[in-house]
Amino acid sequence: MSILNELETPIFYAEGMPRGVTAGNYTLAVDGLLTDGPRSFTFADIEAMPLTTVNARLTSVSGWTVRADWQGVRFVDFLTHLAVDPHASHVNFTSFGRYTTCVPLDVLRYEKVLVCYRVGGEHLELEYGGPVRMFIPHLWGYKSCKGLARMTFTDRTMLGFWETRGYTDRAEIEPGRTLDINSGETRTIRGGEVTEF
Ligand SMILES: Nc1nc2c(c(=O)[nH]1)N[C@H]1C(S)=C(S)[C@@H](COP(=O)(O)O)O[C@H]1N2
Ligand SMILES: [Mo]
Repeated sequence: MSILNELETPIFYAEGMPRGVTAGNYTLAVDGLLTDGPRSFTFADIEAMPLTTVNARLTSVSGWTVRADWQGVRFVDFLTHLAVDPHASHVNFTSFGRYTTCVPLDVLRYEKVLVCYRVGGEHLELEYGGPVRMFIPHLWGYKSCKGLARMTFTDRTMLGFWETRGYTDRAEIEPGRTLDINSGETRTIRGGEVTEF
């Protein structure tokens, strides 16, 4: 059982949990502005890339934050496997259930951004976005697409599921109060990535 599960971290899957996706049948489609055409990666392909552990927080605009050892492939390392067209400025992420959210490429180059498939040494459960999800600790959680099915490289932003419902497209974490899932305490956050506790 993952630490997220043990801590009873809230499970957000606005579009419903995908059914039947396993590490064994998983494929990640990568398309859009690539100079060598669309690509696809199996779970084994992703597992064969260098593994990085990032101790950081996932922070939801809905008022909670959780610290864990997130594990996977650094987004910048994943990029080395792709021939990205120089006109690409954004990546649009799509889940198996068609949740979407889009992030600028320069924002994704932050060293703590992961194509994530483990947490605290355990596999990432379907509930928490497994087999593979994005982990982007310096933006509100709605940018960390779970059940990642597709990455599309584009030259503009595309408003996603929550962004068309009023959440900001920049998703910069704002100052306020948040429930720390790890300690059960409500804490003040100053804005930006939550590193203060
Ligand atoms: N596919 C998908 N990814 C998603 C969401 C969702 O509804 N569907 N919710 C987002 C939001 S708002 C947050 S805060 C985090 C929560 O991650 P968790 O459900 O694993 O705790 O997932 C994000 N990724
Ligand atoms: Mo969220």
